[in-house]
Amino acid sequence: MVARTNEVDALSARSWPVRILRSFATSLMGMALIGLVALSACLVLGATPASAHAALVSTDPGDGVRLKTAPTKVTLEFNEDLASPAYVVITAPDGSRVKTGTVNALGKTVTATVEPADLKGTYSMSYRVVSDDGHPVAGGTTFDVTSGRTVSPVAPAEQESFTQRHQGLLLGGFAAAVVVVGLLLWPLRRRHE
Ligand SMILES: [Cu+2]
Repeated sequence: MVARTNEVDALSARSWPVRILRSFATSLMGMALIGLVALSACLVLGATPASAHAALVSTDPGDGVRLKTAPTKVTLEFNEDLASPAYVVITAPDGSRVKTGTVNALGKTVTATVEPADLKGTYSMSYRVVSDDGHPVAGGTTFDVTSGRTVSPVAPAEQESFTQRHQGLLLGGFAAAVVVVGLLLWPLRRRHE
């Protein structure tokens, strides 16, 4: 009776570290999978901002319009209410920044007064606002001014690509995928030993 009990104890003693390791691996795999699903959902949602976040509806001056003189006020209209703060940056044809007054976000509308600029050429207006759900939304428009001093134009800065903006998420997703694959292969390797 005693010997038998000892035998059972020895058996379970031999197997419990294996069992603990197995359950640990299983829970790690579960966590990694949940992380992967969450990351994928995040990327998919991030790829379709129009459905969930504030989107630009119109601007004054409008995108691509030609004006006789530079505007002294700009307005940006969005499809949903915004939170503060909002940023508007206007860049002159020579690449210099045109001074703006306080940028106000009220409801769906962003307004800012603009100091008079006397340069002829293409101006760019870039904005960064916060959706009501807390997500930032950024973009830009351009407009031309047909009178004023002529300057050598500066190529407008390129917009950040989707990959650049989501670099962190993409790297995190890749790392999670590597962890999942590693954990899936790990028990197979043990079985071959
Ligand atoms: Cu959002």
